[in-house]
Amino acid sequence: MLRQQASSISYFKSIYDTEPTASFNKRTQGDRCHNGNMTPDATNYSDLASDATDEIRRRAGIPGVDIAVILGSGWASGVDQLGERIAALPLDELTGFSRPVVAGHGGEAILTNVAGRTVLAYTGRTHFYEGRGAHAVAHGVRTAAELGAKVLIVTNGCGGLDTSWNPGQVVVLRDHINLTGTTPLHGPMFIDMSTAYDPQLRQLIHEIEPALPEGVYAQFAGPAYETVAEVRMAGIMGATLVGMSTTLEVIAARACGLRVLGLSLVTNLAAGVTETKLDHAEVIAAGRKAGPRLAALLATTLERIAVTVNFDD
Ligand code: 8IG
Repeated sequence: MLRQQASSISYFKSIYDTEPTASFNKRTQGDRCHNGNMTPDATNYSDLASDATDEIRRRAGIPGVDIAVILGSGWASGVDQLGERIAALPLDELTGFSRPVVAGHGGEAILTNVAGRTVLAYTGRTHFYEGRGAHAVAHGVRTAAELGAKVLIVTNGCGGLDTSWNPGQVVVLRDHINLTGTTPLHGPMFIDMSTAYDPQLRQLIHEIEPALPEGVYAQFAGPAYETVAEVRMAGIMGATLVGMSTTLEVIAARACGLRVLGLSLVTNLAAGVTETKLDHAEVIAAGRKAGPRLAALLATTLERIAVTVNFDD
């Protein structure tokens, strides 16, 4: 069904036929050309992760963590339900982190206890489109790994290509396609990515919610949403979800040996899959509405991981 849509030009024709709007024609170039610092980033992120690790240990009064969670668009609202709170540290007070720039994205490192395991949940992330480079994107994962995390739950809000998915649908990641053209790794780090999304963790969440579908997530660099042709391309390549996060973090996580569970919230159908234009406010609204359901799913999943995963490996 999806393949047919991806290869059916007429399905997308209505979008191509739309007249350019006034705002499309307006000269907004000046506002859009501030791409941030484009100089090569010589920052040593490995030192930054060590510093952040020390700060989190000291300020939260914990020896380390077991599970890391990155809460993406729509996922952070239920963070209070994820175990007993140990500490909440503003990200901009921790070395190497910055407060997320996007409305609707929070900005704290929250430490909790879930069934005797320590959880580090980030309510917000650095996106690649902020221009701080792939290392800044991976910094939270590397800090969690240095704190001893063995499992990463990475979540996002994204666009869906499967028309049977309505806004609010949760999809378990089976695989990804990194379309950013970059990586957080440098040097001879030939990391196996064939089971990037841990089969046992996928099994575990399917036991909690058997109806959850699986998907393949394609990360675009952003910050513009995809063109209709780019969404078609992603579909032909085998993607069923498109977004602007996750794959660089997962590459870094696999390099650190973390087991990864990826969860997407479909907040909108991707460009060209329907005739409606993408609107950031709608995206936020869909996330907010799904919040309580996501929090319950995450809480149950965390508990199950805390009691079943072997953290001594
Ligand atoms: I939420 O449709 C959200 N994030 N690239 N495309 C991309 N990112 C997204 C989308 C989308 N929706």
